[in-house]
Parts: sequence; C-alpha cells; structure tokens
Amino acid sequence: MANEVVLLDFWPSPFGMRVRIALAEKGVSYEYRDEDLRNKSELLLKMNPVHKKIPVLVHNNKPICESLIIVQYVDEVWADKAPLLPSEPYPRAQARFWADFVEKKVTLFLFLFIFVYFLHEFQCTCLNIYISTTTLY
Ligand SMILES: N[C@@H](CCC(=O)N[C@@H](CS)C(=O)NCC(=O)O)C(=O)O
Repeated sequence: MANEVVLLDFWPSPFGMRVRIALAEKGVSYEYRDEDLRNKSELLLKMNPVHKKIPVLVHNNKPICESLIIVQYVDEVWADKAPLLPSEPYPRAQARFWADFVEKKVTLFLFLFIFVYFLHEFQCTCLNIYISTTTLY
C-alpha cells in the first residue's frame, strides 16, 4: 500500500507539535505544509470541513483531524515501530493522565508564550518603523 503522508500544520501550534513528535518517534517521513491561518488553503478547508483547524494528517488522501486522534491513529498504523504507550494497563492509564494534564493545563501556557512571542515581534516592527521614520527627518 502506498504511504503518502501530508501534515497540514502551523509551526508554533502545540497541537501540531504533538503530531510532529509522534511522527518523529515512529520515523514516518511526511510532507509538511505550513498553513496561513488567516488565509486557509482549499486543502485544509476540504480536509477539515467541520473545525477548519490544523493539524490535519492526510494519509493516502484520507484526512484525520484532532491532534490526540491523529496521535492514536499514527500509533495504530505504524504499530510495529516505537509504541507511544506502555503495554501494561496501569502505566498506560498514567501516560493518558499526563496527556490529559498537558491538554488541559500546559497548552494554555504554550498559547500564552506564543502570544508574548508575537507581541514582541509586533513591538520590534513598530520600533523599527518608528526609528526609520524619525531618522528620515
Ligand atoms: N482540538 C484541536 C485544536 C486545534 C487548534 O486549535 N488549532 C488552531 C491552531 S493552534 C487552529 O487551527 N486555529 C484556526 C482557527 O481557529 O480558525 C486539536 O487538538 O487538534
């Protein structure tokens, strides 16, 4: 079976990062497409018509949406390589607990970090514009 894997993503997204880590753990090669979330591609809208969000894993032209579902899918399809969860039920439950913890608590901090990063970029751009206009006169 052909194994064409495309990941629709946006580089700072913690949800996308989760999928990239799973694919890296499994050693899956894939085509990475960075989306402009202010101008979403036709492919993204077609592949995720419900939420219209990244990440979307397109495996042999079939879309899989929602990062945790994608990670589970990756683990099942490439089951022969580097299992993402322990085999015993109790450690599996613990691993799922921490995945849930990251989903509910850590993601918020990552968003805050990304927000501060873009705010900083914006301030630098404003400062540069200010300096270049004031030094002109
Ligand atoms: N629950 C989703 C969340 C995905 C999500 O929020 N993606 C954001 C980027 S980090 C997005 O695509 N936003 C675009 C929009 O809301 O229009 C997942 O786990 O995949």
